[in-house]
Amino acid sequence: MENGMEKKEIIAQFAVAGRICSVEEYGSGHINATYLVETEDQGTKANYIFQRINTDIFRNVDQLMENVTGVTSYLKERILEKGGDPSRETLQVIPLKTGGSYYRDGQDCYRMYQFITDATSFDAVERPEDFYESGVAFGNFQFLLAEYPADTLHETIPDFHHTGKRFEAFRKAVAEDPLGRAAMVQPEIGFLMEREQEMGLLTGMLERGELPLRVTHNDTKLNNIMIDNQTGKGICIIDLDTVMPGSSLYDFGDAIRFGANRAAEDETDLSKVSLDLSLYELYVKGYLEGCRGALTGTETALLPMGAKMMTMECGMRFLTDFLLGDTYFRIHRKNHNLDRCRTQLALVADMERKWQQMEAAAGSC
Ligand code: ADP
Ligand code: GN1
Ligand code: MG
Repeated sequence: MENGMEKKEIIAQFAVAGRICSVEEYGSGHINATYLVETEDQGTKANYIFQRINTDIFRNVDQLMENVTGVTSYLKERILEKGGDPSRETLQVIPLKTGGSYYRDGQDCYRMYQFITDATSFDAVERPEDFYESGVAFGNFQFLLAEYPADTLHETIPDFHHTGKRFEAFRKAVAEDPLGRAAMVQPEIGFLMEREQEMGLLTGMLERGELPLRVTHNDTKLNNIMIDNQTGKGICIIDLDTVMPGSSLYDFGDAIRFGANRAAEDETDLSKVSLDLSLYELYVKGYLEGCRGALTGTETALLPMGAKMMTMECGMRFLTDFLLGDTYFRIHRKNHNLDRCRTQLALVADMERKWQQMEAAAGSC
């Protein structure tokens, strides 16, 4: 790895027993570098997730890991209270042999989690009921954390879903245009500029107390939940780096943005991009069920706006990163962030076309 230490040497710093058999790149997250680790101890095999934390994005790893250990210990208690199995229903941080929740090697920071077995994280909805179950599980996650002492949570990425501030950062990137890429994305820039007035809507309501501030996940895309292979239930919510105070509409909206789109996030054939209204309705039902009636009337009425806002914001973030030279989201091909931006904006346009049906779906549930 960058500072000379081999992955196996770093993994050996963690409290894992036996021989490290293999370390392979794993998953399709855009932020951290994730590896599947296989070990063997006296004939018993075990799997772990090993991650290099993206420290360009998560600047304060002490605070980040304090959030993760705080939330996972709390969830463990709650899961035990209701007779569940915390080894499968929450992430478990593997400590260092010397204690501590992560390993630092120069600028790089690493952590390990117990691997959640017999469960799958999907990059796309394969069976509608999985999407419904993911809604139940994300709603339940928020329900379980309702009493979590929010003032002890650090803001790991300040203003993460402050769409108005994201818009200002986007406008600055367009103005500075360091790589001369703005000329080729004028339609996308125009699309977002036309919607400037909407950007501050949810944060404004939060600031005025018209929407409740809750402990939310903030990154609820489908591949951040493990679906149990046997029961089909959303067994464990993962990727807890952005658990922070936020709005339920962020969690609802981000899940719709990713899971109810008929096309992949980076599809280049935009004719495939479409909001699947039946998936949308299923998720509304699952999420409201998981939240167990905790959402206010205003929140429920604004579910369609949550979906549109998170999609618009994400498209804007992809475009900003494209303009600034792809330094935030991991890319795997030329113009990858631009392709991602285009699917998001096409999805926003489709949501606008289907607005009445979206509102009706929220109303009927
Ligand atoms: P990123 O922040 O880069 O998205 P994640 O924490 O979401 O990183 O991990 C990337 C992928 O690794 C997930 O989408 C999931 O497939 C897999 N993964 C992460 N943690 C676990 C775990 N504890 N057990 C099984 N799979 C996991
Ligand atoms: C990132 O970490 P990952 O891949 O689950 C990003 C989300 C975006 C998403 C877009 C910390 O999620 O905010 O919505 O990509 N996470 C962070 O796919 O920025
Ligand atoms: Mg992830």
